[in-house]
Amino acid sequence: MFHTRRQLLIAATALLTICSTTQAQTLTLKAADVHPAGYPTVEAVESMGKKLAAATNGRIKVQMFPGGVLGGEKEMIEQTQVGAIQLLRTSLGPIGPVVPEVNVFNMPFVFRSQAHMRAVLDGPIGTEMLDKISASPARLVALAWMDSGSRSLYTKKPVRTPADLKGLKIRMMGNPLFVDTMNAMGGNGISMGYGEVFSALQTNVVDGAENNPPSYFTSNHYNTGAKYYTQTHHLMIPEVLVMSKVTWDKLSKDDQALVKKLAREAQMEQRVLWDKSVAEYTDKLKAAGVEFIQIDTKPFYEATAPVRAKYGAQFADLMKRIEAVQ
Ligand code: GTR
Repeated sequence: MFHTRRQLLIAATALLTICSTTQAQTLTLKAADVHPAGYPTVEAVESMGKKLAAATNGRIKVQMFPGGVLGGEKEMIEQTQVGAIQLLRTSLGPIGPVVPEVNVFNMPFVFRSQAHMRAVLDGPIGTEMLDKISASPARLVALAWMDSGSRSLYTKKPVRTPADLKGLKIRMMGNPLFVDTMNAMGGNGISMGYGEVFSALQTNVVDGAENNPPSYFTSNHYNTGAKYYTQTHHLMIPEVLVMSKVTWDKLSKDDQALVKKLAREAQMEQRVLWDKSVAEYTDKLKAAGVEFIQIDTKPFYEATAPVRAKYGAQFADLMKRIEAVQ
């Protein structure tokens, strides 16, 4: 095959170059999540990582750092903005202060149901919102949505009406919109990172918090005496998988398209895992003695009207479009 030593040498050099380039271009994406291993979002991103490694022959890999080991969500967003974290699954809640446009999805009772929220996310409005995040100066590229169902209240004494919340300090995510929401619902909203909530509940710094069943269980918050779970469903906050723009800009167009495609697949995988986990953790919470309190949500809906008016004014057209989605 090689007629001269020179040809052999050229071929060997070329091979070496290819190998060293491949070596140099191997990229390990550091992925982060506040949730522990096994949580639907963590599993979906890990599965995306496996597919990415397979599709690129190991050239691009994902290494997952679950359980908030890289910091709270706010800190992780900042690290992703500067490129220290490459892939982040986060709630849209703490994205609001960085990309105010997303706050339309962060408003209380903005979605009628989970099915309504999914229809909005899967349609043009969902795509537009991903594009808005990517086009904003936040240096984040929004790849796909993830699900977190709806958030309900958990407290140390039973709550059935807004009046029952009077005087109770309730932990909310870091976004003034949520503090306003809790204040409107009748309690005192206290903004705090997810990682601090367990000890805040234990030491009575707060009297309660709010979240979906999988988070309520895996965070162990139900083990602090906050065992009354009032089905307010007041927030349905989509979650988003973002890549640092610093990393995105280093990828070839083909790799960008591949990452996006696999992220969308992860979105659909996570949804299936999510539905299973809500059912599973609801059972576990009940078995652990948590009391699920069914209520009429209308008084909470009405109490939060001023919050929708205050924050929603700038999104009036978009809110009409959201409402019109079937
Ligand atoms: C969870 C969400 C997390 C985090 C957490 C919180 O439902 O999945 O991303 O935002 O709530 O309350 O801080």
